[in-house]
Amino acid sequence: MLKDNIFQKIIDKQIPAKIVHEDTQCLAFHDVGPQAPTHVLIIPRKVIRTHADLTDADRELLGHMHLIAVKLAKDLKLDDGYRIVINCQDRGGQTVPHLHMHLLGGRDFHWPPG
Ligand code: DGP
Repeated sequence: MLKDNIFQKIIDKQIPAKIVHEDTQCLAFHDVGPQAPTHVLIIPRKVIRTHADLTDADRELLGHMHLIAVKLAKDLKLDDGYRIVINCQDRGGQTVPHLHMHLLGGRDFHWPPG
């Protein structure tokens, strides 16, 4: 179930996070419950509740977030590969109602994802 937007509190610096990147459009920080040796979340400053709420206006922002993911993967030495995940709404396993991209690395990932 989608609950409070805890990520807005991280953007507003009301709660701490281990931030690894910050710019005018997005923020990246380590996930509080890592599912891999490296697990970083990349979020837009703009409040977009879910992936399904994206519009044409968000084209540039999404491209930017992907390029930040590439930069972070290099910075965090995920040279052998990594996985990008965006969970969407209840059936997709989304719990925080603020669009976020998971950048996971440091171990093997399998398919199907479960
Ligand atoms: P999702 O299930 O796709 O909505 O992922 C939400 C992720 O957010 C989940 O992996 C745990 C993480 N998370 C939730 N609350 C916090 C928090 O307060 N700080 C940090 N760093 N991560 C959080």
